[in-house]
Amino acid sequence: MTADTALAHPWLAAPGTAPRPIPLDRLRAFVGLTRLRKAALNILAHHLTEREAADLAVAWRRLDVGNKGVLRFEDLKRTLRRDHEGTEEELDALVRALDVNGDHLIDYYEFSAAMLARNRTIRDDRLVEVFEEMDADATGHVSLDNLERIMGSRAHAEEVLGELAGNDAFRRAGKLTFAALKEQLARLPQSQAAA
Ligand SMILES: [Ca+2]
Repeated sequence: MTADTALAHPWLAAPGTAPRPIPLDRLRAFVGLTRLRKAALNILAHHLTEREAADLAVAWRRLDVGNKGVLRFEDLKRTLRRDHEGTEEELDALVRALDVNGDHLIDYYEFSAAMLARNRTIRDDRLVEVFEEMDADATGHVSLDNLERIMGSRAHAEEVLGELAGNDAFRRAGKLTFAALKEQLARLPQSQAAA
């Protein structure tokens, strides 16, 4: 499934019908992803078509009842508890995993990124968007400083570099180039796919 077909999922493509519960399987899939993939999906969530964004906005408005633009962990857990079974520990882990920038709030893009978690592949043109956004200073590679800006902390940025240990392009270049990003993200390894 690509980022484009993901949003044609019946959960989202049901205009005029009652809102459906937030699909827990997508949140679970998101939790299992690497930090780099979570960040990439977050960037892709900023580049959706108007139609895709409109569908997600319907789901978001149902969550963001106070229209604050962000959800506290507890707000999201309350909604999930209403629609799903699951231990408190699991719900807690799910909502914390969504918080990619580490500010203890879930914003619309963080939520949308999780809804994209089932995508097995990310197309080249979308990877270019991800890379250009990560390489904010346009040096041709994604530096630790670039990652820190996205992840909200040095520790999380360093974790991303740790995830690249087995990446051939990263090892050759010694930095996170587009080739390394593509090697890391173009396909979802089985090890990250949710059960
Ligand atoms: Ca956040």
